[in-house]
Amino acid sequence: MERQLISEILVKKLKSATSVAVLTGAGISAESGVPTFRGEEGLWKKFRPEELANFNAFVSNPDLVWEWYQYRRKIIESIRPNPGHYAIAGMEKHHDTFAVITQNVDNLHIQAGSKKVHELHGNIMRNYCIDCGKGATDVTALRSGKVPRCLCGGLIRPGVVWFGEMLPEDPWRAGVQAAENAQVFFSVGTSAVVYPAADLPRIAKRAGAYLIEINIERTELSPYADEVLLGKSGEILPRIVEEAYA
Ligand code: BJW
Ligand code: ZN
Repeated sequence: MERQLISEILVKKLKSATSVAVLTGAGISAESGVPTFRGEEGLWKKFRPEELANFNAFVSNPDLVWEWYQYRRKIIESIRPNPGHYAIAGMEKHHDTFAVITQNVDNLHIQAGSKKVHELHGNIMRNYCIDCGKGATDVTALRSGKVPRCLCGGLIRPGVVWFGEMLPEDPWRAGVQAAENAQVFFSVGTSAVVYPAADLPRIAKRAGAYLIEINIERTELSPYADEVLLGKSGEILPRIVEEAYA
């Protein structure tokens, strides 16, 4: 693939920006070995989202849904952040305000050293009881193929946000605020089709941000972006860091 140029405008904007925000999706973790959801190699070519990623599916077939999340936890436990995650973590110290807003549940931004991470869709390593809400974080104790139960008898569910569920209030509010205040906003490795997360780049743009999209292909967001950088985030982000903060 052609080497993507980092524009002078972007470098200049990053050098002077006090407030920067980054929205990430499954694509940023693809180079770490986490499957994305959509697309040719996506998780949902093999599994139907409506069968697995909603509350009714869980209640009607908890063992199947639990097994799917155990399969994904296993992948996530064995992988590490990639240069894209590290580049984002490295950007944080160059701006007064810097926020990572992620749709990912894989913890890789935190592992890479990002301090301010707003998890819009939860975290796959957190689990809680659907009846009493008690947390059950010790996933090693939850190894069996069958869905575990709380002491109260309730089913333990993964701490992720399924279709039809509200996003957790604090990360969502923080994400909107970061989008409204950003002078530069990056949308990285997301198909930008799942709402309300997909609204954030548009909110940022309306509030005056310079909007950059980084993706291996164009998305529904591309027409709104000031720049679309086509390529792998693990290659483009480190180059942006090199050029903007040199
Ligand atoms: C690379 C790369 C590389 C690859 N470098 N790039 C009808 C119309 C509009 C909205 C709705 C509707 N019906 C229902 C809704 C609302 C619904 C929604 O948006 N649906 C649309 C899909 C139609 N949203 C919700 O339900 C949300 N809640 C909500 O709206 O609450 C209000 C409400 C309450 C009650 C009733 C109705 C509304 C909740 C959404 C929760 C999403 N949850 C999931 C699963 C999480 C748990 C789990 O992990 O299992 O979150 S769905 C899944 O999609 C996951 C992701 O976070 C999310 C976004 O996907 P993402 O990250 O963009 O991944 P991909 O695979 O789509 O894209 C990867 C991209 O990377 C691609 O573009 C690649 O090209 C690129 N890429 N390699 C750079 N190396
Ligand atoms: Zn309980």
